Formats: sequence, structure tokens, C-alpha cells
Amino acid sequence: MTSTRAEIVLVHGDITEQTVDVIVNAANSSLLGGGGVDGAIHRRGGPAILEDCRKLRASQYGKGLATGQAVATTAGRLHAGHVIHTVGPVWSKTEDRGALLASCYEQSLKLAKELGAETIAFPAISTGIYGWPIDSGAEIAIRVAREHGGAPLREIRFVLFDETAYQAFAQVLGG
Ligand code: AR6
Repeated sequence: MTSTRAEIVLVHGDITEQTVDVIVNAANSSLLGGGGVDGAIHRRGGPAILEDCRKLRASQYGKGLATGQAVATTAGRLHAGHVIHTVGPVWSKTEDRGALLASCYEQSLKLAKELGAETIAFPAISTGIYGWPIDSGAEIAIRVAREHGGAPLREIRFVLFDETAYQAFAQVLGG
């Protein structure tokens, strides 16, 4: 039987080296770059991405992109058709922001489908500079990918930079 759900694939590596229709960036609301995966994407993708981001700021997101939302730009020199920038929540010990992290994955998948993407690569959003615990981050990412990975998507790839993140995702996917 042919499944209409996209396959979920885990890769231990660098998201900027992936060849996919869409690469997702763990951005911040300024859309003007930063450290971590955001810095790597802008460095490797070149100035065309920042140029698109500046245009988006000027035309639609003067106050910045809200947490949990997603927008698309060119992918510049990356081996992808688009970069989708999404703003993850900063981890909070006192407040449950899981719905906002889920929204990042949901809104990115929705936009990717609207763009006709068949393949998409995600980093583990919020689990670096924004401090989200990797086990919880993996659980939310995989759950949303399972729920929202319909056609035209056929592959949802999680690209995990370090071994701990890879193991956390593998545990959730296999469990
Ligand atoms: N490929 C794949 N994953 C990566 C890469 C890479 N090249 N580099 C880092 N990671 P982070 P956040 C992993 O900090 O927590 C930026 O300054 C990393 O190990 O990039 O959402 C933005 O502008 C971690 O597991 O994003 C924001 O200000 C995951 O990617 C802020 O950081 C996410 O780590 C966003 O913080």
C-alpha cells in the first residue's frame, strides 16, 4: 500500500550541506541573522537570503516575525529551493511553551506544502541557544511531523548536529 505520509528520516550532520526543496532555519524575530544554525545558513547561503529577509521586514514584518510563525525566502547558494525561517520559543522553566514550538514545525510544514515541496530538512529548533531540552524538543518535532507530513511532502529530514540530539530523535522515532 502506498502511504500518503512523508517518511521521517534522521541525519547526523550539518543542515547547510543538505540537498532538499526546503531548509528550515531556527531564526529569531529580527530575521536578520544570528548564531547557531541561523549563522551557518546565512554564511553558507550567501547575502541573497539576508536581502530577502530585509525585504520581508520592510514590507510585512516591521515589528519582527512572531514566535511560532514561519516565512520563506530564497535559499541563495544552498542546495535547496527555499529557506523557511521560523522563530522558536526560548525555553522557560515556569511556562509551558510547547504549543509555540509545535507551531514552528506546523507552520513550516504548511508553508513548505504550499510551495510544493517534496523534501524538507529541519534542525532541532530551540534546542541550542534558546535552551529547550533535547528530549522534549525531539518529542514535539516528531509528533508534529507525523501529524502534518502529508502530500506533496514525501520526506521530512531532521538534521541533528550532535550525537546527543541524534540519539534523542532516534529514541522518540523508534519508541
Ligand atoms: N546544522 C544542523 N544543526 C545545527 C547546526 C547546523 N549547521 N548548527 C547548530 N545546530 P540554535 P535555537 C543545532 O542555537 O536554539 C540564533 O542566534 C544546534 O546544535 O541554532 O532555536 C538565532 O538567530 C541545536 O541543536 O537555534 C536565534 O537568536 C539546534 O541546531 C537563536 O540562535 C538549534 O540551535 C535560536 O536558537
